[in-house]
Amino acid sequence: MDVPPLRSLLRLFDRPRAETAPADAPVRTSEAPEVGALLGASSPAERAASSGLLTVETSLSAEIPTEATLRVFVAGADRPAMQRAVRLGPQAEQSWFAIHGHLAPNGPLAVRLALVDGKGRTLAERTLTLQVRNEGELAEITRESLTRTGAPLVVDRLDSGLYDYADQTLTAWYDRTPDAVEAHLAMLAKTGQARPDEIAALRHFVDEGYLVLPDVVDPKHLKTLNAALDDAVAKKIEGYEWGASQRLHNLHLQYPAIRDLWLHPKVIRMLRLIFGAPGRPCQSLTYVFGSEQQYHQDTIHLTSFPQGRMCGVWTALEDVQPDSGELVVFPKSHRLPRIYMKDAGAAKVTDDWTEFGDKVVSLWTEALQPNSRKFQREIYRPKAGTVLIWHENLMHAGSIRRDKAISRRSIVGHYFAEGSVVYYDSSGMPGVLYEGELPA
Ligand SMILES: O=C(O)CCC(=O)C(=O)O
Ligand SMILES: [Fe+2]
Repeated sequence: MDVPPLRSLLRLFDRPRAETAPADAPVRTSEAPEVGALLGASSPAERAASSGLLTVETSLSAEIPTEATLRVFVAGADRPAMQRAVRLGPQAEQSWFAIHGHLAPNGPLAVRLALVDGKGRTLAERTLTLQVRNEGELAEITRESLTRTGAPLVVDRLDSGLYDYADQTLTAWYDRTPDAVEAHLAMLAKTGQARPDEIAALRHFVDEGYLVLPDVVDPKHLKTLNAALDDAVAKKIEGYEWGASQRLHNLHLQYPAIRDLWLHPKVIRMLRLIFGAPGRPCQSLTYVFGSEQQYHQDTIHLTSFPQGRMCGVWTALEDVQPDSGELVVFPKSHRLPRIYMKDAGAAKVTDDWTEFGDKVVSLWTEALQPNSRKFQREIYRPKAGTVLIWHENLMHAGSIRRDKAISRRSIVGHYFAEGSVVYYDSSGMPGVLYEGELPA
């Protein structure tokens, strides 16, 4: 099996910092000034009405080291929805918590943070106003499930154990029985929502775990995209050295051509047909050369509740050449059981991927049985401008770069269905979604 050993494992939970402003200037109150406590907090949901989890980033410190409690009060409640002990010191400690916005009404939501000392005195406090927006059928069934199972309003660690993944009523249409799938496709055709070529692509997605859309990106756009890559390479963005497999994060924030691809109307349209809800990107990853990433399912890194509401979107910026370290997919492997950290008995990853490798990668290897060729390994060599969309649970990999001189210019985005809960199970972090305008 020509996959490299455990290296370049996904770090997909890298947060797109550039989109999140730093915590606002800290405030202090005069009530107990002697320790000089500072409380900074900010959230992207202060600036844009947001679906799913609302992340609040905090920055806590005190001039004099102090034991304290951080309390979080939501919507004017006088009992904290969450509290945790914190040790304050001169060095600001960065942390976060997240709110299940589904459990709050749409519209403005007041979130008050208070730092309290052992004597119950408030050392510092701050109130944020977040904008909640969870609309549509998926948001509704997600809300019902979270309510039914008593999901906590505020969380500081995300895990599959928080959600009712056993509830079959939440299964996406493309993960249902063949009869249910055919009925759904027939409905899409009959109501004129999808063209015959789109129906065929959707059927391929259901059966094989991915679909391919040729000629999505026109030659002029491809030119500006490649110019953006050339510019990023010339500027050595993220320390990039020519020839490296390294991926560049979130270049759509710097290059309009990449942003236009990220929100390409044809991609957004297809995602809407898949999800039955708008598909929102969470990040972009740009490759100049092949990734050489070992086989994996994205599900554990880019996780949705309900299940199956994530897709990877892979765009070729040049004709992919043999030996360049092509993308490899394992058709039908999306029907393998989903693997979460809890099931693998793995602790959340911060920096060290050793345990993840021992526990999760070994389960993937067992599931694929690479030596027995249980699943065919399909090498993907598209023309420039072709887009491939994979099911969250499809096994895929970047193959070995046999010829290190050949580039493999490509951009990947991961997209979630609006209305779902989005998190990164491998790290326990909340997800970040683009909450701006989508093309019609
Ligand atoms: O492009 C590749 O080689 C793999 C990318 C990938 O696995 C991902 O972005 O999820
Ligand atoms: Fe992946």
